[in-house]
Amino acid sequence: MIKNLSFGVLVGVLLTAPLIGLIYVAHQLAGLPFIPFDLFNWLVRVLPGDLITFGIDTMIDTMLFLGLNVADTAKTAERTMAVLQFLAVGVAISAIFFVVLGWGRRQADRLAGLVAGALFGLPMIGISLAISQSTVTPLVSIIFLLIVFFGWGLLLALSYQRLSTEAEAAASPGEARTAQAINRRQFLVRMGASSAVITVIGAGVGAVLAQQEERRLAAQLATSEAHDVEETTKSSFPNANDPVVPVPGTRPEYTPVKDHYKVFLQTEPTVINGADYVLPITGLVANPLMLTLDDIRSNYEARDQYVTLSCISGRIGTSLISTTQWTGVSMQAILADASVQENGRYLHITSGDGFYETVDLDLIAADERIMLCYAWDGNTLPVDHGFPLRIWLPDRYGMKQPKWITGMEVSADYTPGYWVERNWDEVAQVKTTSVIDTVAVDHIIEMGDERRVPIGGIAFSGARGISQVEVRVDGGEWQPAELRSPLSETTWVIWRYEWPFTAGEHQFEVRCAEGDGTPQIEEAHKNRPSGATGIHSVEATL
Ligand SMILES: Nc1nc2c(c(=O)[nH]1)N[C@H]1C(S)=C(S)[C@@H](COP(=O)(O)O)O[C@H]1N2
Ligand SMILES: [Mo]
Repeated sequence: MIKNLSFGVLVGVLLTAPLIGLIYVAHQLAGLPFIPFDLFNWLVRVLPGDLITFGIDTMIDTMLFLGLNVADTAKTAERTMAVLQFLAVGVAISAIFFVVLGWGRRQADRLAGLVAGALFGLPMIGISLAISQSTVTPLVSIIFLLIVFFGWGLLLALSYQRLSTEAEAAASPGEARTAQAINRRQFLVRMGASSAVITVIGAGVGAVLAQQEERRLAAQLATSEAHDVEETTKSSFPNANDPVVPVPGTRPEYTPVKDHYKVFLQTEPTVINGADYVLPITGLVANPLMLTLDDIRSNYEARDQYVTLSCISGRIGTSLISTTQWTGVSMQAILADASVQENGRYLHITSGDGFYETVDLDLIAADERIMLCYAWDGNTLPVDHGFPLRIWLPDRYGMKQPKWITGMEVSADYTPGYWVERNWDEVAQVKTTSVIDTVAVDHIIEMGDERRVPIGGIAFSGARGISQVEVRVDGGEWQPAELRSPLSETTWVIWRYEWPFTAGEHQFEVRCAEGDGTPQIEEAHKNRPSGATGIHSVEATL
């Protein structure tokens, strides 16, 4: 039994790894669904929200502990988990196969192999059909998947035949045993080698194809580039002449779009074809609309807004926050055209990736800045950030603001959004926060006899402005920092403070107050459910 179990696990790995390689190549070559991601995305959708949040939190804690950049590493971690999870399913089925057949001292015929292939493959095919973003005709996907999963099952049966001690006992009692043991070893060596070759080739070819695709997309983006994305201090910025300059080491005031943080449910961003895209605006409206991208760009007045976007799951000192220029049209104008009926109270927004949110029409009526956005940094909205359309709600965390919008429906009834349903804050107003980005020990300022260490960072309050930032060292008095005028009333504020140098190890802390003087919440609270609060502090040795 133990021996069969270990053979089952080993065979499971040796068969499922190349299966993943094959599916990956087919995914990159022909756009067939990559089942491990589909399985992962499906689980994220159906498992309880608390469990998912716990999972994400643990992942982020681990990355912080390992000193990794959360914004950069999160998707890689998820994709790795997705592949390992799929591998685990294959291994489990193989192990069960070996043990169950072993109990019956049975030979594994083709039928048994096909049954195992079906147990593994059919649920996967079902999940994939339900949520895959693959653009390949479902029938083609199904045929391909049936072939590879049944192939997997047949090879499993064959391996059992060659390896299982029970099958061997049943087949050849007596003296042939030693010969069998040698055969078994040879078989395993050959199987291991083929498995490794197919897996490595699969992963390698797949990775090369993926890179080519990425380069193609990047090249496309570059040719449509109106601005230089590296340029983070443009002379055209409204605060270009502000005398308060950021301390070296402070994050760029204007985030290059390629560095903008990304958060989305699925393992991969959603790709929507812009050419045949229409946005339906339906429900309780006198004049339902079907808007193409051209309609939106040419029939409504464009507006630009510098915006800082922030994720509610960020910790104190978060890296899930970025600033760029958003361009779009006022939701008020669009809804006026649709002519909302008297009983219409909420706007239900749906997205291409299964995400959804609800916006109160009173909120839209009260804030004409609320925008249906189609461009970032003067260019078409990038795929990762919601092409073709996303909404912007000032003063709210990202979780309230769908990307990849596919529909808008006016309704009389409230329904909670995707993350609200999973116990995150219903309003998700941005919590005011301030962060120390740098204690610039390499940029000491000499003023006569005095030497000062510049300290700098950001403060952000959604759309409520920042009136004051203060720094304190080693628990001393709070000292006012200088504030740079922000890019707009809806972006973060860059601050700087020059501290008289004293050698040794010190603790630096920062706090801020909103435009009307309301202090930021100093009490430490984790991100869930309403956004993290507390004082950011760093230690530095001078
Ligand atoms: N369709 C869709 N919209 C979405 C999300 C998503 O997963 N799917 N994530 C939301 C969250 S939690 C955040 S923080 C922001 C992130 O936007 P960004 O990736 O462009 O920075 O998008 C929001 N809109
Ligand atoms: Mo988020």
